[in-house]
Amino acid sequence: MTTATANQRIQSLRQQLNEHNYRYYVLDDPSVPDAEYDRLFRELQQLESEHPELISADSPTQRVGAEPLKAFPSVTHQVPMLSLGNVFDDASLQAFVSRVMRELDDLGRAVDQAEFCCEPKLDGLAISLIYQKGQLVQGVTRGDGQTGEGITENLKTLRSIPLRLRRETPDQPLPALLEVRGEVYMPRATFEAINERARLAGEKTLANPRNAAAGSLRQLDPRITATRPLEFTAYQVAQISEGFAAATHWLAMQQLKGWGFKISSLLSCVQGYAGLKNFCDNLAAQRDQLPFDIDGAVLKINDLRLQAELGFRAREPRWATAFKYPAQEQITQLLDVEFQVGRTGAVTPVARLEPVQVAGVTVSNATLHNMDEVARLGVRIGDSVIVRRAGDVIPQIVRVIIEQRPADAREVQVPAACPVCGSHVERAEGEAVYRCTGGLYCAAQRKEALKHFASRKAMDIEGLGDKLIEQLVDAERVKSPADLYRLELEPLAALERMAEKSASNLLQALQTSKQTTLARFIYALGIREVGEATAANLARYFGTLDALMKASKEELLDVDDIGPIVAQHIRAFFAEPHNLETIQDLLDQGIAWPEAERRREDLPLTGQTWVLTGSLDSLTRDQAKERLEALGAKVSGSVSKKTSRVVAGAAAGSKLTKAESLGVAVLDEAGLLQCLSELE
Ligand code: D41
Repeated sequence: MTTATANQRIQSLRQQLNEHNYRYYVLDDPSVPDAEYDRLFRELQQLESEHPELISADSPTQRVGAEPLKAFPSVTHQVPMLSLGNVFDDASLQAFVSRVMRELDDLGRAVDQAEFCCEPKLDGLAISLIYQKGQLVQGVTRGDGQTGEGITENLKTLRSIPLRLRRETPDQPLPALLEVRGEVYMPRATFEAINERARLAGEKTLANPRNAAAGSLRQLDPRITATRPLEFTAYQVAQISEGFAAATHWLAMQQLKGWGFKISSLLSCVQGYAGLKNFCDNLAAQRDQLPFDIDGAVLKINDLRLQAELGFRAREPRWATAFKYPAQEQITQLLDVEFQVGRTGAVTPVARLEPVQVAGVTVSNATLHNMDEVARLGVRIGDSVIVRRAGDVIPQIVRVIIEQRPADAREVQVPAACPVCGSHVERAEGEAVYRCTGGLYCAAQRKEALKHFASRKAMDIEGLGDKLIEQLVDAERVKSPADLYRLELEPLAALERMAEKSASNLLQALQTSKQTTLARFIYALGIREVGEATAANLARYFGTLDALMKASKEELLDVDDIGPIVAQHIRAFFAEPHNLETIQDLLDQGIAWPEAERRREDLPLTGQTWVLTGSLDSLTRDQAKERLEALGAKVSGSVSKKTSRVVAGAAAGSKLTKAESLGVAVLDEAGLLQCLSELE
């Protein structure tokens, strides 16, 4: 490829990648799957490594380029970063509005109704970004408002921070200087995922998304920051070149959106106290469902000229305030730790707490995950602890206040016997969890197994809720899933909170559930670590229950997403005579599914391994993979001697070279399409 064509492709890839980021972060309307983004990104990386003279500092590949720093430089803000006053209730909100109205009056700018622009108060870290001629040149933390730390390289790793301002048209003028301020934060889902991974690895967990974001920005090595996805939402234009200044906060935010910044999707303009109150109440009601933590609402006079005239006092703007919501973390006392037994026998510690209001809800229980977590927290019964409740996630204990530990605090001890069935409790080598060895003898495990069996994505037995299952097990009416299908109308209707009508509906639902799919049935069995997706893969691969039950470890390892541990769980499940009896019993009750159309062994590409590389025009790589797999092929990511065929699309790189050097057969896109059309 000549330098000129490489340059053209590079420009086009950068533009596509920037546009994908824009659609993803700013418009919240992704246009391509992540895999496609990654593919374009790798193609750009490859081209830039072949043509290093074409690399530019604002290329999407340069987000994580820099070497670790020794220390962050101290940077003085050109315009101080103010703090925000607070209001906590309707009366002080009312007082804020009255004060602003009076001050406007004093300035000779009396209004009937002041217009405010409102947005959520994100619970992260305030930062400032400077753009010169459209290029990001500096990113600084708020610090004390006068001086912060220069963390430009870390901030460049955030894909919601544009490295250069976006233009609608190539000749659109950009301001020579722009200073944007906003909040860097970690979305809750990212936070939960990072903690879940840390827990599995036995590592220290992060207390809350805010600490996680702060810790991540404080890394001297931007490569570490890049592994902890943070987001940036802009909330102010602090400086802008003449001729570009907007008239209102609302318009300034729309301008930033056009330049490629994420702004709050909840931004709205309202009139006077009534409008503000309405916004704050609505936002409070949505708080638990938002994908990020907020600690209030920020309310700003919309007119930027009025903002300037009102000015500030004691480092707080007179034209804005924060309406604070109840805190998501509270201190309470750990009264006791009880142990719950789950479907797989896992005996998990649950904290019983002195009831406390957390973000508007009374919390009296919190999860402790497992005994490793108890050890990491160093928590003892009687301790004062900080509990956090955010969204739908079960409340968590974040930390112990060690200074307040009472003299009689007791250590948390795992019971030697199952609290439900009295069976022996043991901990498998290398596992964090303790398990009850009672299996289905244990009523707790039986209940959970039945709940799973009946659940929507398993046998989907409508009307068979958790409470009813508990009653049925406690009354010893149901021991195994097959017993469900032997239930009769009269005894059912006699149960508490059951009527003849609901009992007969349930019997009908049980009948209906007998016609199922192999994937659902496999999932319903509740084999450890076999979730919905794995069950579907197993069903597709083996086609029949019989084939799955007889599968060797090697065959299981051939199935997508199945590793040695899951393969072992599957083998162990089908080696257990009791499980085989239960399955036979269920089949005898009439549970059935449509025969697989074609058995795996009969498929035309069974036994072949294909590799896809480069980009295809007429279908995505995922689509190609799916179609090849439907024909029985295994689609792998790397080329080896065992590879049957390599499909090389446009701009195929090292995999194609490797295939050629190993003498593996290579097809182009046309060849792939022909092959698919002949075999499908
Ligand atoms: O979301 C926020 N945390 C947020 C913070 C926001 N949406 N708007 C803010 N606006 C300001 C002013 C009114 C001074 C432009 C702020 C903050 N300040 C702020 N954050 C930390 C200190 C001040």
